[in-house]
Amino acid sequence: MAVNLPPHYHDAEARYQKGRTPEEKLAALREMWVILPKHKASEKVQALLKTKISELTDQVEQEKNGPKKAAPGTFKITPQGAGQVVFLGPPNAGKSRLLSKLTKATPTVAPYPFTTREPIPGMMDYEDVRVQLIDLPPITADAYEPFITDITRAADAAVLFLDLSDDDGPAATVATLKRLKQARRVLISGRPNDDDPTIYQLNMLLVANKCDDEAADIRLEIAKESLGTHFPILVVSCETGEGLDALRKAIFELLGVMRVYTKQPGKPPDMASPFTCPHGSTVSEFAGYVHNDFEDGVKTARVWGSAAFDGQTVGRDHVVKNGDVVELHL
Ligand SMILES: Nc1nc2c(ncn2[C@@H]2O[C@H](COP(=O)(O)OP(=O)(O)OP(=O)(O)O)[C@@H](O)[C@H]2O)c(=O)[nH]1
Ligand SMILES: [Mg+2]
Repeated sequence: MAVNLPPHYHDAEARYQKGRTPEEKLAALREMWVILPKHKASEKVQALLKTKISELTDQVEQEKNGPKKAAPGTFKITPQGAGQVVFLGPPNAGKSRLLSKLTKATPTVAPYPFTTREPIPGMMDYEDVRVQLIDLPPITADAYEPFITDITRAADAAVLFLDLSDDDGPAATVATLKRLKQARRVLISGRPNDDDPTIYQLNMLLVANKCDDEAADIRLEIAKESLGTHFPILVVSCETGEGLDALRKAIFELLGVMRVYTKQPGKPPDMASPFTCPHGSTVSEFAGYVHNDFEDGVKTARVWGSAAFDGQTVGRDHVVKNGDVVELHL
Protein backbone atom coordinates (compact mmCIF):
# COMPACT_ATOMS: atom_id res chain seq x y z
CA MET A 1 0.00 0.00 0.00
CA ALA A 2 1.34 3.42 -0.93
CA VAL A 3 1.67 6.07 1.76
CA ASN A 4 0.86 9.64 0.77
CA LEU A 5 3.20 11.83 2.74
CA PRO A 6 2.52 15.56 3.04
CA PRO A 7 5.26 17.88 1.69
CA HIS A 8 6.24 19.16 5.14
CA TYR A 9 7.04 15.55 6.07
CA HIS A 10 9.73 15.57 3.40
CA ASP A 11 11.03 18.93 4.72
CA ALA A 12 11.42 17.38 8.17
CA GLU A 13 13.03 14.31 6.60
CA ALA A 14 15.58 16.56 4.87
CA ARG A 15 16.36 18.16 8.24
CA TYR A 16 16.84 14.67 9.64
CA GLN A 17 19.28 13.75 6.85
CA LYS A 18 21.23 16.98 7.34
CA GLY A 19 21.20 16.83 11.17
CA ARG A 20 24.76 16.96 12.55
CA THR A 21 24.06 15.88 16.12
CA PRO A 22 21.80 13.16 17.54
CA GLU A 23 19.73 15.97 19.14
CA GLU A 24 19.13 17.65 15.75
CA LYS A 25 18.25 14.36 14.13
CA LEU A 26 15.91 13.48 16.99
CA ALA A 27 14.10 16.81 16.75
CA ALA A 28 13.50 16.21 13.03
CA LEU A 29 12.33 12.64 13.62
CA ARG A 30 9.83 13.84 16.22
CA GLU A 31 8.44 16.33 13.71
CA MET A 32 8.15 13.54 11.13
CA TRP A 33 6.30 11.44 13.69
CA VAL A 34 3.76 14.18 14.39
CA ILE A 35 3.16 14.79 10.66
CA LEU A 36 3.00 11.14 9.59
CA PRO A 37 -0.59 10.03 8.91
CA LYS A 38 -1.30 7.12 11.29
CA HIS A 39 -3.18 4.47 9.37
CA LYS A 40 -2.69 0.93 8.14
CA ALA A 41 -0.85 1.94 4.96
CA SER A 42 1.78 3.80 6.97
CA GLU A 43 2.30 1.06 9.58
CA LYS A 44 5.75 0.15 8.27
CA VAL A 45 6.94 3.76 8.17
CA GLN A 46 5.49 4.26 11.66
CA ALA A 47 7.43 1.27 12.96
CA LEU A 48 10.68 2.42 11.33
CA LEU A 49 10.28 5.92 12.67
CA LYS A 50 9.43 4.67 16.11
CA THR A 51 12.55 2.50 16.27
CA LYS A 52 14.76 5.38 15.11
CA ILE A 53 13.23 7.79 17.65
CA SER A 54 13.62 5.25 20.42
CA GLU A 55 17.25 4.49 19.46
CA LEU A 56 18.23 8.14 19.25
CA THR A 57 16.42 9.04 22.49
CA ASP A 58 18.35 6.27 24.22
CA GLN A 59 21.62 7.40 22.64
CA VAL A 60 21.13 11.02 23.69
CA GLU A 61 20.19 9.90 27.19
CA GLN A 62 23.15 7.54 27.54
CA GLU A 63 25.59 10.20 26.34
CA LYS A 64 24.19 12.54 28.98
CA ASN A 65 24.68 9.91 31.68
CA GLY A 66 28.34 9.25 30.93
CA PRO A 67 30.29 6.57 29.05
CA LYS A 68 28.58 3.37 28.07
CA LYS A 69 29.65 0.10 29.61
CA ALA A 70 29.35 -1.75 26.35
CA ALA A 71 29.42 -0.58 22.76
CA PRO A 72 26.00 -0.67 21.10
CA GLY A 73 25.33 -4.03 19.54
CA THR A 74 27.79 -5.91 21.79
CA PHE A 75 24.99 -8.05 23.12
CA LYS A 76 22.74 -8.08 20.08
CA ILE A 77 20.97 -11.40 19.82
CA THR A 78 19.88 -12.54 16.38
CA PRO A 79 16.14 -13.21 16.51
CA GLN A 80 15.10 -16.78 15.90
CA GLY A 81 11.79 -18.62 15.97
CA ALA A 82 8.29 -17.21 16.41
CA GLY A 83 9.43 -14.27 18.59
CA GLN A 84 11.82 -13.00 21.22
CA VAL A 85 10.75 -12.84 24.89
CA VAL A 86 12.96 -11.21 27.54
CA PHE A 87 13.16 -12.19 31.23
CA LEU A 88 13.01 -9.11 33.45
CA GLY A 89 13.04 -9.10 37.22
CA PRO A 90 14.79 -8.67 40.52
CA PRO A 91 17.84 -10.73 41.55
CA ASN A 92 17.52 -14.35 42.62
CA ALA A 93 13.92 -14.71 41.38
CA GLY A 94 14.74 -17.78 39.30
CA LYS A 95 15.09 -16.25 35.83
CA SER A 96 18.10 -18.37 34.93
CA ARG A 97 16.62 -21.50 36.43
CA LEU A 98 13.46 -21.01 34.40
CA LEU A 99 15.52 -20.60 31.22
CA SER A 100 17.26 -23.89 31.99
CA LYS A 101 13.85 -25.58 32.54
CA LEU A 102 12.23 -24.30 29.34
CA THR A 103 15.20 -24.51 26.95
CA LYS A 104 18.45 -26.41 26.46
CA ALA A 105 20.46 -23.36 27.59
CA THR A 106 22.68 -23.82 30.64
CA PRO A 107 22.94 -20.48 32.46
CA THR A 108 24.57 -20.36 35.90
CA VAL A 109 21.94 -20.73 38.63
CA ALA A 110 23.04 -19.77 42.13
CA PRO A 111 21.42 -19.13 45.50
CA TYR A 112 22.71 -15.56 45.65
CA PRO A 113 21.78 -12.39 43.73
CA PHE A 114 23.52 -10.87 40.68
CA THR A 115 24.63 -14.16 39.19
CA THR A 116 23.72 -13.40 35.57
CA ARG A 117 25.83 -10.65 34.00
CA GLU A 118 25.09 -11.03 30.28
CA PRO A 119 22.05 -11.88 28.17
CA ILE A 120 21.67 -15.61 27.58
CA PRO A 121 19.35 -16.84 24.84
CA GLY A 122 17.62 -20.21 24.61
CA MET A 123 14.98 -21.72 22.32
CA MET A 124 11.74 -22.98 23.89
CA ASP A 125 9.83 -25.67 22.02
CA TYR A 126 6.07 -25.23 22.09
CA GLU A 127 4.11 -27.74 20.01
CA ASP A 128 5.41 -27.24 16.45
CA VAL A 129 6.92 -23.77 17.01
CA ARG A 130 9.93 -22.36 18.85
CA VAL A 131 10.18 -19.17 20.89
CA GLN A 132 13.44 -17.42 21.73
CA LEU A 133 13.78 -16.66 25.45
CA ILE A 134 16.46 -14.30 26.78
CA ASP A 135 17.64 -14.46 30.36
CA LEU A 136 18.99 -11.10 31.55
CA PRO A 137 20.89 -9.70 34.53
CA PRO A 138 18.65 -8.58 37.40
CA ILE A 139 17.14 -5.10 37.60
CA THR A 140 16.91 -3.21 40.90
CA ALA A 141 16.61 0.47 41.83
CA ASP A 142 20.41 0.69 41.64
CA ALA A 143 21.37 -2.02 39.17
CA TYR A 144 20.54 -1.74 35.51
CA GLU A 145 22.82 -2.92 32.71
CA PRO A 146 22.54 -0.33 29.91
CA PHE A 147 22.36 -3.03 27.21
CA ILE A 148 18.95 -4.03 28.59
CA THR A 149 17.57 -0.90 26.92
CA ASP A 150 18.63 -2.15 23.48
CA ILE A 151 17.63 -5.75 24.07
CA THR A 152 14.14 -4.81 25.23
CA ARG A 153 13.65 -2.64 22.13
CA ALA A 154 14.33 -5.62 19.92
CA ALA A 155 12.12 -7.97 21.96
CA ASP A 156 8.54 -8.91 21.12
CA ALA A 157 7.31 -9.48 24.68
CA ALA A 158 8.48 -9.73 28.28
CA VAL A 159 8.19 -12.06 31.26
CA LEU A 160 8.33 -10.16 34.55
CA PHE A 161 9.41 -12.16 37.62
CA LEU A 162 8.14 -12.24 41.18
CA ASP A 163 9.98 -14.23 43.87
CA LEU A 164 7.35 -15.90 46.07
CA SER A 165 9.96 -17.17 48.53
CA ASP A 166 11.06 -13.72 49.63
CA ASP A 167 9.14 -11.25 51.82
CA ASP A 168 10.75 -8.49 49.77
CA GLY A 169 9.70 -10.17 46.50
CA PRO A 170 6.69 -7.94 45.71
CA ALA A 171 8.62 -4.73 46.47
CA ALA A 172 11.59 -5.97 44.42
CA THR A 173 9.36 -6.53 41.37
CA VAL A 174 7.84 -3.07 41.79
CA ALA A 175 11.41 -1.70 41.87
CA THR A 176 12.21 -3.54 38.62
CA LEU A 177 9.22 -1.92 36.92
CA LYS A 178 10.18 1.50 38.24
CA ARG A 179 13.76 1.22 37.02
CA LEU A 180 12.57 0.04 33.59
CA LYS A 181 10.26 3.02 33.40
CA GLN A 182 13.23 5.33 33.99
CA ALA A 183 14.78 3.72 30.91
CA ARG A 184 11.47 4.39 29.06
CA ARG A 185 10.54 0.73 29.00
CA VAL A 186 6.93 0.23 30.06
CA LEU A 187 5.43 -3.21 30.51
CA ILE A 188 1.78 -3.39 29.52
CA SER A 189 -0.82 -6.02 28.81
CA GLY A 190 -2.15 -6.15 25.27
CA ARG A 191 -1.23 -4.34 22.10
CA PRO A 192 1.20 -1.46 22.53
CA ASN A 193 -0.23 1.92 21.59
CA ASP A 194 2.18 4.25 19.86
CA ASP A 195 1.09 7.57 21.32
CA ASP A 196 4.57 8.43 22.58
CA PRO A 197 7.34 7.04 20.36
CA THR A 198 10.06 7.74 22.95
CA ILE A 199 8.51 5.19 25.28
CA TYR A 200 8.86 1.55 24.41
CA GLN A 201 5.97 -0.65 25.47
CA LEU A 202 6.26 -4.39 25.81
CA ASN A 203 3.43 -6.84 26.24
CA MET A 204 4.07 -8.79 29.44
CA LEU A 205 3.01 -11.62 31.70
CA LEU A 206 3.98 -12.07 35.33
CA VAL A 207 5.71 -15.26 36.43
CA ALA A 208 5.22 -15.75 40.15
CA ASN A 209 8.00 -18.28 40.75
CA LYS A 210 8.87 -20.50 43.74
CA CYS A 211 5.21 -21.27 44.56
CA ASP A 212 6.62 -24.30 46.43
CA ASP A 213 7.41 -21.90 49.30
CA GLU A 214 4.94 -22.28 52.17
CA ALA A 215 4.20 -18.55 52.42
CA ALA A 216 3.88 -18.16 48.64
CA ASP A 217 0.10 -17.48 48.68
CA ILE A 218 0.23 -14.52 50.99
CA ARG A 219 3.13 -12.95 49.07
CA LEU A 220 1.20 -13.38 45.83
CA GLU A 221 -1.76 -11.50 47.34
CA ILE A 222 0.52 -8.69 48.48
CA ALA A 223 2.08 -8.53 45.01
CA LYS A 224 -1.35 -8.37 43.35
CA GLU A 225 -2.19 -5.38 45.50
CA SER A 226 0.94 -3.47 44.60
CA LEU A 227 1.26 -4.53 40.94
CA GLY A 228 -2.42 -4.88 39.99
CA THR A 229 -3.87 -7.80 38.05
CA HIS A 230 -4.32 -6.30 34.60
CA PHE A 231 -1.95 -8.84 33.04
CA PRO A 232 -1.72 -12.64 32.95
CA ILE A 233 -0.24 -14.12 36.14
CA LEU A 234 1.33 -17.55 35.93
CA VAL A 235 2.09 -19.17 39.26
CA VAL A 236 4.95 -21.65 38.86
CA SER A 237 7.73 -23.52 40.57
CA CYS A 238 10.97 -24.33 38.79
CA GLU A 239 11.66 -26.66 41.73
CA THR A 240 8.57 -28.91 41.35
CA GLY A 241 7.71 -28.11 37.72
CA GLU A 242 4.24 -26.86 38.70
CA GLY A 243 2.68 -24.50 36.16
CA LEU A 244 5.45 -24.83 33.58
CA ASP A 245 3.29 -26.36 30.82
CA ALA A 246 0.71 -23.59 31.20
CA LEU A 247 3.56 -21.10 31.13
CA ARG A 248 4.92 -22.38 27.80
CA LYS A 249 1.47 -21.90 26.28
CA ALA A 250 1.06 -18.43 27.82
CA ILE A 251 4.46 -17.29 26.56
CA PHE A 252 3.60 -18.38 23.03
CA GLU A 253 0.19 -16.69 23.23
CA LEU A 254 1.80 -13.49 24.48
CA LEU A 255 3.43 -13.11 21.07
CA GLY A 256 0.04 -12.74 19.35
CA VAL A 257 1.14 -14.79 16.36
CA MET A 258 -0.54 -17.58 14.45
CA ARG A 259 0.83 -20.57 12.60
CA VAL A 260 0.50 -20.75 8.85
CA TYR A 261 1.75 -23.74 6.86
CA THR A 262 3.11 -23.51 3.34
CA LYS A 263 2.94 -25.81 0.36
CA GLN A 264 4.54 -25.94 -3.06
CA PRO A 265 2.27 -26.44 -6.09
CA GLY A 266 1.59 -30.13 -6.67
CA LYS A 267 3.23 -31.18 -3.42
CA PRO A 268 1.82 -31.99 0.02
CA PRO A 269 1.94 -29.18 2.60
CA ASP A 270 4.86 -28.88 4.99
CA MET A 271 3.00 -29.57 8.25
CA ALA A 272 6.20 -29.98 10.29
CA SER A 273 7.44 -26.42 10.40
CA PRO A 274 4.87 -23.62 10.18
CA PHE A 275 5.70 -19.97 9.66
CA THR A 276 4.38 -17.55 12.24
CA CYS A 277 2.93 -14.11 11.61
CA PRO A 278 0.73 -11.68 13.57
CA HIS A 279 -2.99 -12.48 13.83
CA GLY A 280 -4.87 -10.60 11.11
CA SER A 281 -2.04 -10.77 8.53
CA THR A 282 -2.99 -10.69 4.86
CA VAL A 283 -1.59 -13.00 2.18
CA SER A 284 0.99 -10.38 1.16
CA GLU A 285 2.02 -9.68 4.77
CA PHE A 286 2.36 -13.40 5.43
CA ALA A 287 4.43 -13.77 2.24
CA GLY A 288 6.83 -11.16 3.67
CA TYR A 289 7.46 -13.47 6.64
CA VAL A 290 8.27 -16.35 4.29
CA HIS A 291 10.77 -14.23 2.33
CA ASN A 292 11.50 -10.49 2.29
CA ASP A 293 10.99 -10.23 -1.47
CA PHE A 294 7.70 -12.10 -1.45
CA GLU A 295 5.59 -9.38 0.18
CA ASP A 296 5.65 -7.28 -2.98
CA GLY A 297 6.10 -10.26 -5.31
CA VAL A 298 3.10 -12.38 -4.36
CA LYS A 299 0.16 -12.08 -6.77
CA THR A 300 -2.34 -14.67 -5.56
CA ALA A 301 -2.45 -17.63 -3.19
CA ARG A 302 -4.38 -20.81 -2.77
CA VAL A 303 -5.70 -21.39 0.73
CA TRP A 304 -6.78 -24.55 2.52
CA GLY A 305 -8.48 -24.21 5.92
CA SER A 306 -10.33 -20.96 6.45
CA ALA A 307 -11.08 -20.35 2.75
CA ALA A 308 -14.61 -20.88 1.39
CA PHE A 309 -13.46 -24.16 -0.14
CA ASP A 310 -10.17 -26.08 -0.11
CA GLY A 311 -7.60 -24.69 -2.50
CA GLN A 312 -9.56 -21.48 -3.15
CA THR A 313 -7.57 -18.86 -5.04
CA VAL A 314 -7.44 -15.58 -3.11
CA GLY A 315 -5.86 -12.15 -3.61
CA ARG A 316 -3.05 -10.37 -1.80
CA ASP A 317 -5.41 -8.72 0.71
CA HIS A 318 -7.10 -11.93 1.81
CA VAL A 319 -6.71 -12.36 5.59
CA VAL A 320 -5.16 -15.68 6.53
CA LYS A 321 -6.18 -17.58 9.64
CA ASN A 322 -4.38 -19.67 12.22
CA GLY A 323 -3.67 -23.16 10.88
CA ASP A 324 -4.24 -22.31 7.22
CA VAL A 325 -2.19 -23.97 4.49
CA VAL A 326 -1.11 -21.37 1.93
CA GLU A 327 0.41 -21.86 -1.51
CA LEU A 328 1.97 -18.60 -2.66
CA HIS A 329 1.96 -17.67 -6.34
CA LEU A 330 4.56 -15.05 -7.25
N1 LIG B 1 12.48 -23.26 46.08
C1 LIG B 1 12.69 -22.81 44.86
N2 LIG B 1 13.89 -22.30 44.50
C2 LIG B 1 14.05 -21.84 43.26
C3 LIG B 1 13.04 -21.90 42.29
N3 LIG B 1 13.48 -21.35 41.13
C4 LIG B 1 14.75 -20.98 41.38
N4 LIG B 1 15.11 -21.27 42.65
C5 LIG B 1 16.41 -21.02 43.31
O1 LIG B 1 16.58 -19.61 43.44
C6 LIG B 1 17.96 -19.28 43.35
C7 LIG B 1 18.17 -18.22 42.29
O2 LIG B 1 17.90 -18.76 41.02
P1 LIG B 1 18.49 -18.10 39.69
O3 LIG B 1 17.83 -18.79 38.54
O4 LIG B 1 19.96 -18.07 39.73
O5 LIG B 1 17.91 -16.62 39.87
P2 LIG B 1 18.08 -15.38 38.87
O6 LIG B 1 16.79 -14.67 38.85
O7 LIG B 1 18.63 -15.82 37.57
O8 LIG B 1 19.16 -14.52 39.68
P3 LIG B 1 20.14 -13.38 39.08
O9 LIG B 1 20.94 -13.96 37.97
O10 LIG B 1 20.95 -12.98 40.25
O11 LIG B 1 19.27 -12.27 38.63
C8 LIG B 1 18.69 -20.60 43.02
O12 LIG B 1 19.18 -21.14 44.23
C9 LIG B 1 17.58 -21.46 42.46
O13 LIG B 1 17.81 -22.85 42.59
C10 LIG B 1 11.77 -22.45 42.67
O14 LIG B 1 10.81 -22.55 41.92
N5 LIG B 1 11.67 -22.89 43.97
MG1 LIG C 1 20.35 -15.35 36.62
